[in-house]
Amino acid sequence: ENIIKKFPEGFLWGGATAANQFEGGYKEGGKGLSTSDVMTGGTHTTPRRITPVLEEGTYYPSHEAIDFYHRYKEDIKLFADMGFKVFRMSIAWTRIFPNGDDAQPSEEGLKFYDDVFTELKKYNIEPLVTISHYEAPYNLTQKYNGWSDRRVVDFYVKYCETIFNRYKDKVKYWLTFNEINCLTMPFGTFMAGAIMPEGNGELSANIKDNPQLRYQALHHQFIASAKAVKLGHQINKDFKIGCMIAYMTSYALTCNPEDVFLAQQKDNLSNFLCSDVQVRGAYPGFAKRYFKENNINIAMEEGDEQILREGCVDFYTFSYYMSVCVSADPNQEKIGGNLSMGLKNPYLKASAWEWQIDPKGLRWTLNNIYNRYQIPLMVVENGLGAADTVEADGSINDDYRIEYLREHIKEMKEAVVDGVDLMGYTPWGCIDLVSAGTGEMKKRYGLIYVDKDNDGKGTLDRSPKKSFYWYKKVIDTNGENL
Ligand code: P53
Repeated sequence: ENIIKKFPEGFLWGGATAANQFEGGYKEGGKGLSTSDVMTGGTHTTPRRITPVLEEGTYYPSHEAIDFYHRYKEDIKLFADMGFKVFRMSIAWTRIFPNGDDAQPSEEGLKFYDDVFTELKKYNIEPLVTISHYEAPYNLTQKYNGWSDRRVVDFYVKYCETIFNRYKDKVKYWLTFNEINCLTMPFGTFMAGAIMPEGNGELSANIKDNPQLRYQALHHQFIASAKAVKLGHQINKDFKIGCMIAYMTSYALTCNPEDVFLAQQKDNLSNFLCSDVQVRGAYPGFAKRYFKENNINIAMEEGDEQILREGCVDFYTFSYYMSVCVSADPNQEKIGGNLSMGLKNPYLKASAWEWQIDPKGLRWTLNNIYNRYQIPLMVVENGLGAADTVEADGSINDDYRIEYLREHIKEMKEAVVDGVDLMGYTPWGCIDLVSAGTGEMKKRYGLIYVDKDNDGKGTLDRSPKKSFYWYKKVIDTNGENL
């Protein structure tokens, strides 16, 4: 019998961004300095640096980024032209509370997002708002060492209360923390935790690590997330509040049971630890064991367990770019780059930034997550970071990007037929923006080209790539015409 393969009616097609990588206007409208504003540019092989004091003459990609701050009307119009149903963006905490611990929010900051949401509404585009996407007020790093300090929970909850109340009739979908599980990895120390790393102040796989501090910070984010979920539902019972996980799909390199077990361990510790807490409301046994065996002591306050139980998310979202291999043998070949994340897979090709391309892995991942939780899922980041060429006539023929997205969408469709409850799809960097990992502009994900280079030069003009017209057709046919 023929199986009908279709996306559900009302599937949320769109694109994803984050304030620190595309807004710019880093000092405008009373905005305070954020952790992303003190990160320099880098490359695939040169790590970004964290500079406690802004250096004269050093390039900081977030400061101007792609200037959505001034061009949001033009950009939203382009998203509408593609037929977006949803737009994932983040609010810069420092536009609302410039120092994080201010008594009052900034009206100018609040007004900016009012304007953005109004513009989206004009085209019936639903905002999906990440409350904290890899940035926190830098003042919180300086005064409290970021999320390692419990007091930051209250600042975050106050920030949530402010934006929930302000936008309760404009925003329905919220994500508490972007890729919260990055705090289980050393490079998340500063990017996700706003904690000053010890040692060389680099954003790299070789950062000097302090697991005790990282996991304590993660606990504080769990508490903050749970409190935000509970509060959000009190403010508007129709809010849908989700978690967001950087899903690092990890295969065993061989069928040696040691490798197979290690792959499962990694899936548990890197991917499922955080969502078990956020979806089910309690730390899983394997986390407690890991903490014990690694001398990590999480300081918990009385009532924390109840807070976690009462703050379970409504839906599960994740980023998916690649898969990696794991092996019990320490001599296997690692993937290169400043954020090296696993071993090479001999069956897969990789991007120029060595991210292994694995569409089938997305179907595996969707099933793997859904098997565990049975709550609605959404792919809120996916895409190919690649260098694009602008032809003499101004066109950008990014067939490689179309190919990447098409193959991943096909596998999502298969997963829907497998029974996965999938709400939507927002490919990353639907408009070219600054790379989080490297700080480059050259690593482009966009369906819309932005004229700007790695040194910050360019007109910032926008132009649709070939993939723009392709994606418009995909949305128009609800994923039938790929
Ligand atoms: P870039 C590492 C692994 C998986 C996702 O990444 C990651 C990272 C950090 O680099 O981050 C997410 O720009 C993140 C976005 C980021 C995107 O993936 O390094 O949520 O902010 O831009 C792509 O190519």
